[in-house]
Amino acid sequence: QQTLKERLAELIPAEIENVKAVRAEHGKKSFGPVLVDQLYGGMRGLPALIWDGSVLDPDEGIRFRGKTIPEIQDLLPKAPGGSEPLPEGLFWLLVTGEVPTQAQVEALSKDWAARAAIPEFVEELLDRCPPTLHPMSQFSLAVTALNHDSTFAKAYQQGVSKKEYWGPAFEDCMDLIAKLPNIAGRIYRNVYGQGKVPAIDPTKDYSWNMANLLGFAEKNDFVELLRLYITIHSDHEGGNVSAHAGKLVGSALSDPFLAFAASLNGLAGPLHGLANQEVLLWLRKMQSKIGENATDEAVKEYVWSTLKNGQVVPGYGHAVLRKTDPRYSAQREFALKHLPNDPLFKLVAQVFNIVPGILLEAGKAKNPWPNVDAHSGVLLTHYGLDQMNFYTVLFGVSRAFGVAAQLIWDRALGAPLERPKSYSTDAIKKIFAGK
Ligand code: AMX
Repeated sequence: QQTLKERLAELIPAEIENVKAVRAEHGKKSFGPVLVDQLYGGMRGLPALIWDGSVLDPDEGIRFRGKTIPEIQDLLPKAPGGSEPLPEGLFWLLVTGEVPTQAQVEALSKDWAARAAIPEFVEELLDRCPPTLHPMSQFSLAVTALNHDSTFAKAYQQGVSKKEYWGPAFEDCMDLIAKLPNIAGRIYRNVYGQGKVPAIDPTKDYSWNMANLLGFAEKNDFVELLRLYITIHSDHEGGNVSAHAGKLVGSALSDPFLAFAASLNGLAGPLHGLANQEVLLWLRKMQSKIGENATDEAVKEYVWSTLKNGQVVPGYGHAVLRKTDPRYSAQREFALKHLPNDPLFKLVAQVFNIVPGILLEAGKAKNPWPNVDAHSGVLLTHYGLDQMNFYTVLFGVSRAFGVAAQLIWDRALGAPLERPKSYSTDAIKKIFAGK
């Protein structure tokens, strides 16, 4: 049976030729005009990056290597007795474009378990963080420190040839993904006083081990939730802040640990990954203000008061999507199956019926529909993981899958240093003077 690295080694030469052919045929073609507004407007819609793992359609949502979320839920291998896809399989798909066999997925689980230990000094680093330091800051700190043992950085120092970059980058990416549960578990236990971090069980899958490190492995539905959660949070094409930050920093040949730490720092922003924490805070504040089982009228009033205070409704809107996020829908399906009577889920569903109409009426947001973050917190809370400051860490563990897959390909295809051109407002005025 082939390992992921062996399969990748086979695929790379053909993909190098494929990219050459695409560039020879289309390389000089224009993608349309660039508007000055796009320079000021966060580069929205600017075609600027290659990202192979997934592509986001504004109306349909994400496709991982061409496959929708329902398709991957159907196609990817499951744990024995489980019904959600194993993130191991999603990683194989992101890297190769191929659906792996059950045996290949099991081999990945074992490989990651074998790589999972973190250096003692990183454990000490985490143990010394004050519990008041946000879990995402601790996470980023620890991932940066993993660069101490980077295979890529070492190979570069030893003069590895450009053609061989992908091998050490692959090793770092595998180590990165493998070590994240131990980092996340340690942060969780330190910050919330949950005792000692248990050992990794090499006979179990990645999500089971993640759940066990957090202290939730005996809840089988929670383990299933994590399998789904990691899978759907893994990748959302290349232009979002965390994906782009990782790719950008990787383009300087910073090793995958340094590159992914940059992703985490971006994910920690409230307009991006931190929105899952913000959603729960917002729901809790709403409950304390208007009580449980509030009327639609009371919820409407609360939503309007959020907008009137100049705040965003967390979990709603998206820079690219223009419909309900299929990652939201997948989580809603999970809730309908496993926790239909949970009071907080009922509130999330009630909010779903109310917020889009208000955002449309307010007339500013281009997309009034919920995104992935509107739903994840209520699921985690249901199983007792109610420490919302920790939620973005789980998003971060998942996002490593997508960023790592692209970092491997960027090094395999010799992606150059990213360096777009910037202009001053004065320069813009001069360029267009009299035009
Ligand atoms: N509530 C209130 N106002 C909103 C809004 C929301 N949920 N979504 C967008 N708007 C406002 C914007 O703030 C902006 O106002 P402005 O003109 O006064 O600056 C206006 O509508 C136009 O924004 P847009 O073009 O529709 O969105 P964008 O591409 O600039 O930003 C996003 C996208 C996600 C940052 C924004 O919708 C938002 O702030 N949502 C709430 C936070 C959130 O859920 N983030 C998570 C996104 C998913 C993820 O990355 N994990």
